[in-house]
Amino acid sequence: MQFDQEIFSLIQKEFDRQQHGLELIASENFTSEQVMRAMGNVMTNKYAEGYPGKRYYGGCEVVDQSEDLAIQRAKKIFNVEFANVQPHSGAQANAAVMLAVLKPGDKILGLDLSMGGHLTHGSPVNFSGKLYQPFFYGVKKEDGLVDYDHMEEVALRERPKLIICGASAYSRDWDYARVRAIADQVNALVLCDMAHPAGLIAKGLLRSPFEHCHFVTSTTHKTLRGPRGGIILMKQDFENPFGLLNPKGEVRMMSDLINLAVFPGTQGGPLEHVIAAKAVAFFEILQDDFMVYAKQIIANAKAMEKAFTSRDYDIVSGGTDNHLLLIDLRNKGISGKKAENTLVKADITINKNMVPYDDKSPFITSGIRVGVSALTTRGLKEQHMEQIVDWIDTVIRDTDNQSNILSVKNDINQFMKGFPLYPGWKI
Ligand code: DSN
Repeated sequence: MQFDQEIFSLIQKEFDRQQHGLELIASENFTSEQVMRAMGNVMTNKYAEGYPGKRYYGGCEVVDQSEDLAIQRAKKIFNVEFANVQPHSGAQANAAVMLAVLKPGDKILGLDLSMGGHLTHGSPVNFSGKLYQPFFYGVKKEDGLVDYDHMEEVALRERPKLIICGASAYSRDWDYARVRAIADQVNALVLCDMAHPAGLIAKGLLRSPFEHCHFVTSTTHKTLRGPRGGIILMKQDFENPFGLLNPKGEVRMMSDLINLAVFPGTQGGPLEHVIAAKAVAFFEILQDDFMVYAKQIIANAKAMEKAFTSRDYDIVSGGTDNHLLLIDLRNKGISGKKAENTLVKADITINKNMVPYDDKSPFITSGIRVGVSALTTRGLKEQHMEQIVDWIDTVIRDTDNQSNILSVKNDINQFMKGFPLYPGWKI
């Protein structure tokens, strides 16, 4: 068989890009080498539709054990009764929860995408906004914090079946007890999508959604630092309150409905190689040094908050409790798009992001989102955040100054040599 030079040289290029630059995309991270090894191996060859012990294919006795380990470890990390580790992504996890509890046309209530929410929380361009009737709450104009009064007002008016909390670009912790109290008034179920801060929740550094939210979904590749994928968790199983029955006319338990909604509802064969890698990531999260990592994320984000604030950057919601910052660039006279495009020339990777009450389109945006989980994995500490913000500021203040940008890029490439990624690793 001929070697695929083209693709492997692209993988090498991507490795070089990741090694040399400053990775500040809030939803990205660097997995450990053992997580990657678990993903690229013979388990990718196996079909295993179904669940451990109940598969539609023979030869699943080994992947059954690996999937069971992933389930047990996920349950242990979050101290929950139920875990489904098969969703291919966070979007798939959310789709499965919705399929399990909603009928097409049912009302859902989530955080507006333009205020920090996620596509799958009801955006009109996503299945969640097409199959269901979406309503939204936002953040307050004066302080950028989630407007729970608005959530309550819309919930009482529209009586959604599902209220979704969690966000993609929100730097503050959530009041899950308040969300549940609102949901209980209208007999709605609560889904928390904790994809972004999951690693911090795992170590008890942010409030836990599990006591208050019926379902908790997450991706596994953000602060959890695992492979690209999703999970669905429940603190405890319960009977489906919306009266869906199984073919024998019995009330269905939610665990049953969620499992059915993942497979065969929304997915076919699970990615057992990715599930093995999820199990490895969960193993790592259960170790004490993940606590050191999670605490360092928060310390780094706080240090970055201080450095941006001292340079008169406008941080949405006034600061951060987690791993990310959303920055409104309007007082700097530059759009998010321009900032993203210019920063990338200096090997600084961030993403443009809408800010609450943005007057620009999602393709332009007034803001940027920066996150520190990936650089914290590389070993960067508080003292480095000041330098990083200084580089960002230097580029943003003078976006037409190519020699300036090149000089920052050279400094960054030199600096990152001190924090090697996968030393000795061969493609
Ligand atoms: N696209 C992800 C993010 O960047 O936050 C969410 O799915």
